[in-house]
Amino acid sequence: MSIVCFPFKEEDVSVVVRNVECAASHPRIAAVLCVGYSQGETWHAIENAKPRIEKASGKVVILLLQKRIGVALRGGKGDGMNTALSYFLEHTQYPRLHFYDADIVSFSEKWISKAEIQADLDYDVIRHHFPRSSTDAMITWFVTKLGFAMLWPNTVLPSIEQPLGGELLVTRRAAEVLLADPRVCSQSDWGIDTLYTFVIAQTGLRMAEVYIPEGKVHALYGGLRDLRTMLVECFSAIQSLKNEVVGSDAGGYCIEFAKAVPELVQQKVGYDIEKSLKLLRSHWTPRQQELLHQHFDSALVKGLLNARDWPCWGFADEEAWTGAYLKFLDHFEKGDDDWEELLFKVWVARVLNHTLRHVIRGYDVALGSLRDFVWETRQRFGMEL
Ligand code: GDX
Repeated sequence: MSIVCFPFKEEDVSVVVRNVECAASHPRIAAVLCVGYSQGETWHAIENAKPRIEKASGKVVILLLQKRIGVALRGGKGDGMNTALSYFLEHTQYPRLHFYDADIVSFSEKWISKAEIQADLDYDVIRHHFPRSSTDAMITWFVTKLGFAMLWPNTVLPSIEQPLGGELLVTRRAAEVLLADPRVCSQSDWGIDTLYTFVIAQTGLRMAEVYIPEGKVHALYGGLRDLRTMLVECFSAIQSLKNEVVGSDAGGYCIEFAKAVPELVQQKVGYDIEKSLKLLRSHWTPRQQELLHQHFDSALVKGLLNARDWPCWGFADEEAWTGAYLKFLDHFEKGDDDWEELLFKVWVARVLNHTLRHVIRGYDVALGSLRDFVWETRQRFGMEL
């Protein structure tokens, strides 16, 4: 029987406890491992609920503080997930480990069952994919999927529907491969999902994506600034891999077809547009302007500098983003606040451009534009290889 891990920081405690309860009651699950960032309110809520859940389910609930496994980067979700991998490898009675974000309101037994059944077909890794709003997953689309399409166009990487999803199952074999990789162990921050996905593809593990039609309902973002750290860490993870080689003969990959997208998901706006419009005007420094002039295309520079005075986004189309992305791959310096702010601003402009050019024309047009962008980028960069 398998083990489920919920990495957690501070979340709505009733949602977390309900999810732990739900996982513990699943017939395929023997234990639930909760890996906390710290011993805060969420930790204590799980600790209090533990005896009741264990008694009702007859399963074990384990509470663990995350270890500092990667030392060079910020200690974050990566350390949490790697702490769980390491626990799993030491406790050989469980053949499979599931990961789920602790804050998923729509979490149910089905998430576990679908992954378990697919794993029975001898896959090493099962990922979950689900319908998302056309303004959600803006890091996934513009940073991860696009980066994969530019750098490894002829591999499975750009085909993976949700490469940053925190919901996945790994077998013992996959966990061994992941934890033996020093790049994975050192990725202690938000870049961990990129690293897991990349290493799974590079090492040819067999991977499937199963579909959850209800979608992932979870805590929402405010303005795009809430995503700045995640953006920087996910981009930097791609940048750290840019010289890596991935074979085109993946170990095997299949994906369950998506279904009609629920109205609620289609209508959801993933971030606060009005708040985000102001982001292009703030936190400018003279050095950011110098870096812009030094490295970037003149149309992008002009557009971004105009946006200091009045919100504008027309300049940040797909081509401009691709050009800027290549420059960031070459020159971006993580930890340098001006570089981080420039990456953030150009990405904000791209997200606004997508929202106000495509999303306003309806869900299908918006999703189509994202898919076309990745597909055409694959073709273009595949041709140049
Ligand atoms: N142990 C631990 N340590 N848990 C953490 C930490 C940390 O430093 N930071 C966050 N978590 C937990 C958090 O409590 C939640 O259970 C889960 O990790 C996800 O965090 P959340 O803040 O809800 O992330 P968000 O913004 O929803 O992003 C998630 O979904 C993205 C996606 O699907 O696109 C997260 O799993 C991303 O890694 C993923 O890319």
